[in-house]
Amino acid sequence: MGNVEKRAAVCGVCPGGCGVKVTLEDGKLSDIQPLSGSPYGAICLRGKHASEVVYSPERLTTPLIREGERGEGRFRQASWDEALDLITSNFLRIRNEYGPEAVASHSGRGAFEQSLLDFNADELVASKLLWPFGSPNIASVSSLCYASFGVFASLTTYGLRGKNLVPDLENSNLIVVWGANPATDSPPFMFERILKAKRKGTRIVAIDHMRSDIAERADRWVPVRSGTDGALVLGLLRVIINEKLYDEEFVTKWTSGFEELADYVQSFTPQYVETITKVPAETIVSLAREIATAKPATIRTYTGLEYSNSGVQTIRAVYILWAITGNLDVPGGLYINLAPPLSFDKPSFPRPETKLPIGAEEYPLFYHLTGCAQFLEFPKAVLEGKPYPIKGLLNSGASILTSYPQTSLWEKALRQLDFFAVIDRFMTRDALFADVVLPATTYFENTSYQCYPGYVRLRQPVINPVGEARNDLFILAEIARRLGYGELYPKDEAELLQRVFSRKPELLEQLRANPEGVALPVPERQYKKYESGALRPDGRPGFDTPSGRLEITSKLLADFGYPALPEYTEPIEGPLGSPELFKEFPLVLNTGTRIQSTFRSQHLNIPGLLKHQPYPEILIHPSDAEQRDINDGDKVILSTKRGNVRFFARVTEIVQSGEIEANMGGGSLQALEWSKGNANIITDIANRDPISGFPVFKALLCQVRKDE
Ligand SMILES: Nc1nc2c(c(=O)[nH]1)N[C@H]1C(S)=C(S)[C@@H](COP(=O)(O)OP(=O)(O)OC[C@H]3O[C@@H](n4cnc5c(=O)[nH]c(N)nc54)[C@H](O)[C@@H]3O)O[C@H]1N2
Ligand SMILES: Nc1nc2c(c(=O)[nH]1)N[C@H]1C(S)=C(S)[C@@H](COP(=O)(O)OP(=O)(O)OC[C@H]3O[C@@H](n4cnc5c(=O)[nH]c(N)nc54)[C@H](O)[C@@H]3O)O[C@H]1N2
Ligand code: SF4
Ligand SMILES: [Mo]
Repeated sequence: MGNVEKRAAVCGVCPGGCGVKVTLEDGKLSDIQPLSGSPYGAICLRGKHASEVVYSPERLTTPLIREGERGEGRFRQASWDEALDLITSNFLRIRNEYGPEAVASHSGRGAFEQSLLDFNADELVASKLLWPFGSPNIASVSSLCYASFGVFASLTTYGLRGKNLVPDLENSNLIVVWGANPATDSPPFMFERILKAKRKGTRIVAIDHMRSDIAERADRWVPVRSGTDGALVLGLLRVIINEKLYDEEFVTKWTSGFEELADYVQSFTPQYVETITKVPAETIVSLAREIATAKPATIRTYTGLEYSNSGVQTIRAVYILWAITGNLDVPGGLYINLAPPLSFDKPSFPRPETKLPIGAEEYPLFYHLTGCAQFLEFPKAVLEGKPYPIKGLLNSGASILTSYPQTSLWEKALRQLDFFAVIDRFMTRDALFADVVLPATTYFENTSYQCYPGYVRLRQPVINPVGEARNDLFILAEIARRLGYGELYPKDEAELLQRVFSRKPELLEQLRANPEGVALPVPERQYKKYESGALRPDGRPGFDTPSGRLEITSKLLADFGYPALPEYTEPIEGPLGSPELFKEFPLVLNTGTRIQSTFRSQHLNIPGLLKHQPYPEILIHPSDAEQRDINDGDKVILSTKRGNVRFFARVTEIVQSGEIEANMGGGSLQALEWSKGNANIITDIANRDPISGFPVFKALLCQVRKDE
């Protein structure tokens, strides 16, 4: 064995940024372990297999230029200069012929690295690279992730971003985890803390359509029919309002629309809500009382509530429930954290004032609150030229063909583009349609920094870049330079750190000397900040909403033509919403609950991770399996009215009878069975939440049969 070195580092597989201890043998990464005793030292299955990811023979190692037909997969190696020049010359050509808006960008889960976000994007991850070029069409996976919960619901109710809402797990009596599974967070920064709170006597309730990791460990699991949480929360609100379990003073002083809500929820009796959600009436009553009387209760929610026909309104109703039961911004409740992370002078990208981005007309509030394109409208723009043609696309760190609903339309659109460039670590199915493919580094190969609440670490490169792969930020910087505005980006990694720590050069020195990181002073917590004026830019008490109050009836939603109240919409494709279809497709279909061994479409080519789950699975209840003569491990055909996909059955009581949970992520260049198991082939691009434009991934109808 050669030279062995161990050192503290930041995991570079996903943007979670867990602290780890790496072992290097002759300069190559061989092992990583959690860095004990420091926050975010958790390690997940994917981190454990980091060296397989980094040195996978399937890593992209040089720029590629297409030689074959689109989709065929014949490329030649090219120099960085040739590949980058080809991108910028085509973008300029398209701008000349069709206007700047005809070039779009899209970025995904591979574009969440901190410096990339800080310099190039905002919290919504949409790269601003094309703004100075003149295109308003910057888009990201926030077209179908996070924004419902973290922008639309939170801003229209509290006037706050989701990132400012932090469950105070340590001081609570009751932790409700609703449509989230902290075991698969990246990083899993709440899971251990929740378990620790439980050991200290805090009760845990999980509201989930299946018995997830957290539901398994909770004191109480409340199973709900997929996509009907909106009715459940209105049912809870009715009990709380009618039994006067809410904080009357808070409601009178700080909210608007309470009377309308009190009227609206009257029809959501426990018995009626039971017929919708399958949650027993007595559970609804006892759960409402439990939350309202826990004093304090806190909440963690996320994507499990985003993908129904009234996703935004459902999350709003949850936020309202939390506030009116006196659990907002109190110890042990949902804490409002305004402390800015590391602040520095970020570059200012000029926003084009010409055309509106695609989706702005269909989803005006989406545009108003994000300033971005709603990417669900991309196929229409490419294929039908509506509202105007899109001809060029830069896709970085995203796998469009596995993530977006109704794959065939997206494939058609990618095939029809004039020019398409992809930046990724691996060849993807998207990239087969690209003209240029650029290789990105893993974060083990980069210099950067990682901020956590109250904590910062430097990301020192652990190994040299694999092949000619480059740090994403500097790939974009090179494109910007060729387009004439390179000065917006740092020119190298030294300048990157210098700019980020320009206000705190001594912190940079400290960080260099402390590879495990440096704790930042945590300001003393201030509660009930709506009383002090800290929530509003003008310093007046109240919330930063149009009315200055916590808006149970949202003025913003009403102004944009949506219901002001958090109204419930029955899944339009569901047993009650489409009873005829239900006869043919009698199972509720939910897709995409996270599994530990994969990250959306990623790692389905990594042997050590594939071992944990070699095939794409659907989870089916034993009673539904038996009716269909399906045994555990059988090949099955999952169908919706849009088509069929082959999965493997896992027969298990962790799903409810009548419901199917299907993995997402398959459908790219992965292990064979996964590469064929793309759940989004049979989801529906037209079935959306009208406010966010998010697809309804979690409340559809399907049938399952054995694949003979
Ligand atoms: N049916 C259904 N569909 C869903 C969901 C669901 O629950 N159900 N979930 C949705 C959600 S929440 C999301 S966020 C989207 C996921 O949407 P995507 O962003 O498409 O997610 P990934 O599949 O992780 O694809 C990330 C890509 O980035 C690459 N990559 C990783 N790291 C880097 C890097 O550092 N640089 C570069 N350049 N590339 C990198 C990976 O190789 C991979 O190809 O899918 C959505 N789609
Ligand atoms: N290992 C791993 N980690 C990941 C990812 C990954 O693919 N793999 N993806 C990353 C991404 S892109 C994101 S956005 C985050 C998301 O983080 P989370 O939102 O925590 O995602 P999940 O772990 O799928 O948890 C969602 C929970 O909601 C439940 N659920 C689904 N539908 C419903 C419903 O209708 N009602 C209720 N009440 N519950 C429902 C699911 O069963 C699941 O337990 O995770 C990130 N972390
Ligand atoms: S969550 Fe992400 S950063 Fe943390 S260990 Fe897993 S792969 Fe690494
Ligand atoms: Mo996501």
